Amino acid sequence: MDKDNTRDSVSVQWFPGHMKKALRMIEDSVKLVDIVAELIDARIPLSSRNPALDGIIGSKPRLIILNRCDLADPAVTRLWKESFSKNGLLALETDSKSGKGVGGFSAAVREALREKLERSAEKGVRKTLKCMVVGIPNVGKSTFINKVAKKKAAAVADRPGVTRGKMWISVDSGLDLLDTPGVLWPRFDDPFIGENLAFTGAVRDAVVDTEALASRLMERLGADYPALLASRYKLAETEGKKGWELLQAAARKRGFLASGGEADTERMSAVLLDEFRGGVIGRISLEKPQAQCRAAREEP
Ligand SMILES: Nc1nc2c(ncn2[C@@H]2O[C@H](COP(=O)(O)OP(=O)(O)O)[C@@H](O)[C@H]2O)c(=O)[nH]1
Ligand SMILES: [Mg+2]
Repeated sequence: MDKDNTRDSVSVQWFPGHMKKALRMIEDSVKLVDIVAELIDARIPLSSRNPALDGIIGSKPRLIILNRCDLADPAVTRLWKESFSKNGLLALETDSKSGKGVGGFSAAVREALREKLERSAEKGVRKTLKCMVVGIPNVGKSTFINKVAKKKAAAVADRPGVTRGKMWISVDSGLDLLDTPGVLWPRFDDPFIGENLAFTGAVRDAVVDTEALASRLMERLGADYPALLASRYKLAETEGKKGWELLQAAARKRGFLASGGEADTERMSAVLLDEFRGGVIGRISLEKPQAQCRAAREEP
């Protein structure tokens, strides 16, 4: 890395055609369900949401799923749950990979729709609730749906008249899940969001400069999680260091040297991003609820 190491963000792209198609799919499906489960990445709850969803689902009830909670800082995830709750949104923590937290999904849907269920019960109707899952690419939608359905997804039914060809997975006797997740496009209007998406692997590395990205990640970790960073890469000093310097120091500690003896930051960049995404450095959250988050962004 040479000329670009002073950049303070990375840029990524998305294609308008994909957005339109994805939007239409969600608009069509939302009419068929009682509730929308919005999957977000617990490490980046702001960057992994798309505010356009509000306009699409309107007043339809919503449940927030803070997925990948196994990789996020538990204390920060707790703050997020409180923050959503203050805004009238029920949030559930899940690790869809292991299935942790997924067992609470059905109960959370019922809790979010309690008034509706009570009204049905008063009329003597036993309602089967219908839910669709939405989220940005790679946030874990398919993994989540498979875990919720316990893979016995054979219980798919095409219900004529109501669902017109849509496939449903029966979660339990009172809850059906639309088996096609709605894909939301991520937001790239803000470079801060773009880089959060890139750090977590929500956008492919091919579209970003890996060393610039790793350098920025080092900087963020050095500021927010210095102890974890120092411990993982055996760094004596992290304070006041630029991301680029931290990357070089880590490369040297690992013995990643190029032919001339200088630090092989290209190799170190790939390792850092891999280890961050795999949770090897520790449980790390890159976004905190509003106040703290804005303060972090205003720093030079
Ligand atoms: N660590 C962790 N990995 C997850 C979790 N949920 C999904 N993944 C992984 O994230 C990747 C993308 O998941 P996928 O379900 O295909 O995402 P989709 O594009 O939203 O359908 C896969 O490698 C999953 O194993 C989670 O809660 N924790
Ligand atoms: Mg999928």
